[in-house]
Amino acid sequence: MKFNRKEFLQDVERILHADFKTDLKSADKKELYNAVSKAVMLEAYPDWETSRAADKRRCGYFSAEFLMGRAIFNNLMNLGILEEVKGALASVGEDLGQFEEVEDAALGNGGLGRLAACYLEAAASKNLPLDGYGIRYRYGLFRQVFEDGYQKEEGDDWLRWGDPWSVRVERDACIVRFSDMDILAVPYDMPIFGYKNGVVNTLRLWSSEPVRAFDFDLFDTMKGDTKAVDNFNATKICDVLYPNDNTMVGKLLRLRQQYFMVSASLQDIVKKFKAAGRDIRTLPEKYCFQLNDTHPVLAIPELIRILRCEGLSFDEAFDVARRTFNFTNHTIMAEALERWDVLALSDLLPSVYEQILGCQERLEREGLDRDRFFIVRDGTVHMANLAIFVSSKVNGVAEIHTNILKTETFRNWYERYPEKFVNITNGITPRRWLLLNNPALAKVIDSKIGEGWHTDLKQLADLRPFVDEILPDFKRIKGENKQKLAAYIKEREGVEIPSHFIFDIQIKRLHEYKRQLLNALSILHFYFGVKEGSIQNFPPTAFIFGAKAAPGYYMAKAVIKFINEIAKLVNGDAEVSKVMRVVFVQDYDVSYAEKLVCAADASEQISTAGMEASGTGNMKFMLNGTVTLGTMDGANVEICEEAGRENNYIFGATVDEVNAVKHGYNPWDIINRTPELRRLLDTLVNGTFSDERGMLRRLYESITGGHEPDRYLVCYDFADYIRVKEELLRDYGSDAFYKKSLLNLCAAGKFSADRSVRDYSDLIWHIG
Ligand code: 26Q
Repeated sequence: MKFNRKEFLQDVERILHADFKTDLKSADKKELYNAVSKAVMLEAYPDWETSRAADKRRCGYFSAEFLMGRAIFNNLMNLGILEEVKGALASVGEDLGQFEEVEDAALGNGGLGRLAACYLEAAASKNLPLDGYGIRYRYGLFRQVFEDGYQKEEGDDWLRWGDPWSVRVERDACIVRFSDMDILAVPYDMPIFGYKNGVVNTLRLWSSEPVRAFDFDLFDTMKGDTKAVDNFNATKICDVLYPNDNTMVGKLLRLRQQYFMVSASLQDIVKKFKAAGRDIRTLPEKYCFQLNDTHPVLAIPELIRILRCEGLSFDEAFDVARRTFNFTNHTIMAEALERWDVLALSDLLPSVYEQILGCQERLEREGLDRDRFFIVRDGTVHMANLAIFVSSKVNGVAEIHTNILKTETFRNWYERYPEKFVNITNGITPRRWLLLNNPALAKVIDSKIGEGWHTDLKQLADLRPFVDEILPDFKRIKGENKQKLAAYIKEREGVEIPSHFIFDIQIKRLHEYKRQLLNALSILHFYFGVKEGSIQNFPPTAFIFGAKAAPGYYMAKAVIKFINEIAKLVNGDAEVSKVMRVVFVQDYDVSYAEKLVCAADASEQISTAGMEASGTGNMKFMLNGTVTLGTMDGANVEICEEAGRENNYIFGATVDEVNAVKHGYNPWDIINRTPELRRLLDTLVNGTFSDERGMLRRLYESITGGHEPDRYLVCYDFADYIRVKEELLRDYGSDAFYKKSLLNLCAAGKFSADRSVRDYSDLIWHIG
């Protein structure tokens, strides 16, 4: 984008005056942020219009979550005006950096939502016509604070900062009908800027409002037969993001959210398609839709319903739907697979449920065995089965994950439709996750291999011949990033971390299968070892955690409490704290992640093998030159393939081993012959830590008792984890270690979201 400092500052002044009755001299941070953003938006409009109007086949990415993070820096960078805007603001005495205080748009929980954000950015950067469709939650993912080591949740009022990067599009409002009320859906469009290529795609987020019967146009479409409007409840639908990650909650409001977003999106798309004079039967020629897990799967029966209203027979409508939809699965955890009660669904959405039944009938007519293939059974609707049956393509998100889908989770479907199943390994955008968060390192790379890697990440391989040469720069920059992170942690958490310590980092949602508990036990093991002298010359290490626990997930919250207690013990110990620190940062989010991944020496990716579909944090660390301490799970497997297993620290049971030991597994066999482990577990119940709520005791029981003790094989993997973790910590500091780290960076090319969206386009979307 071309940039004229004088005109830009004039625009800013004008907007400040028009919107806030103020000027550059007296504007506060929020006003300035809004004016600067809006001035940029004005400039970007023509390109947005051009990109929209292009008569290309498009893909709609349907997702209940888009974890966008902070927009301003990324947008300025992609528009190629980051330095220019910084300079313009500096010329009037303002620091662009002040906008680091602007709240993240946290309209997602974790991996799945952040993946959607990375894909939108990558598609725009690759000139692929991909648009996002989702929900404009009034409150995003809760803010986390610790009180006495316990997690507490607060509301995420992200709109407090205004929303200058969205445009409300009143003329595209439509009505979504539930059996008990009609709701007005109003879209807010966010521009998605491609990296320095002039492409602008759209993220359309729907907001619910009461139907205003006095609105003439809408009144017309309602033809007067609107249901009693519950004006009070209407807005509630989009009030808040459900804070669950990899667990299903069967709440009716969640179902309303899902239907609300897909109905509004499809109505909008179909309406415009018809207005362009096209035959609705040709929809699949112009559009395809990617279903981001099962959360938007009601789009399938909703499209069929709409098409039947347009006069198509069920089979005609079904065939259009089957040619239009594709489905991504992100999890094999049974508790995350969405199922809805037939009574609830049929009561809330009778005509949608009718189409679901139609799909079940069609399945039977196609001769599929009712015992092995079902959408509706025993009073439950199985959303994944509906998605697989009606989609053209079904994909997993890493090789190992797709293989598990084929051989276990959806084996029956794979046997019947082998050609439907494809793998698309996840990727991350190198713009946010290296260029933006680690500019110093990016510059060094530029100086050796040019800037081609910004949009063709495979070129990082060309850096290999320079690894020795740039090692000193790499060390220096890592050190600087660690210093900055330490200062930030000191300010936010009040914990001091010497920056010469090893930074060992585990950041991701809190879940038992991700095994933060295993990490915690290892820290306690090192603590006792150092304290009692059985471990000599322990390499000074800071163990850093960041994670939110779903508010209703008891065990996850217990793990947070446990780690905070360990932190208190370790950091409060005058002797041990010379070589160990532990900190659980509060309110971990995308912006915090940007600071953490560029400052890490070790990336903890320690899920029980077979349980992490892919992971994407692992890729972010790798791209910033960090070794992985991990299991052979998810994308870790491919990281080892690309970077060499010898350049990472791999431990623990493999998927085959997990499957072999799971039956008849008794952790006591291990605990009894490992006194050290027993001692660590005992701290959960023997008064080492304060546990006035009995949380730690319950944690103890989850490992040692119940009908499935130690479900996630913490005890099984403990010894090997300690062995490999010690090896890593001992290796740290040598040139060989930094070389391993850098070789990971050089091998990160495969994990670009650019490659992922290209794969989606080639194998599934065919959009360019
Ligand atoms: C479902 C029903 C009701 C309420 C909530 C949910 C729900 C919400 C979010 C279920 C699952 C999720 C999120 C899943 C998720 O983030 N999965 C992660 O996806 C990443 C991107 O593919 C992978 O890298 C991770 O391995 C996977 O855990």
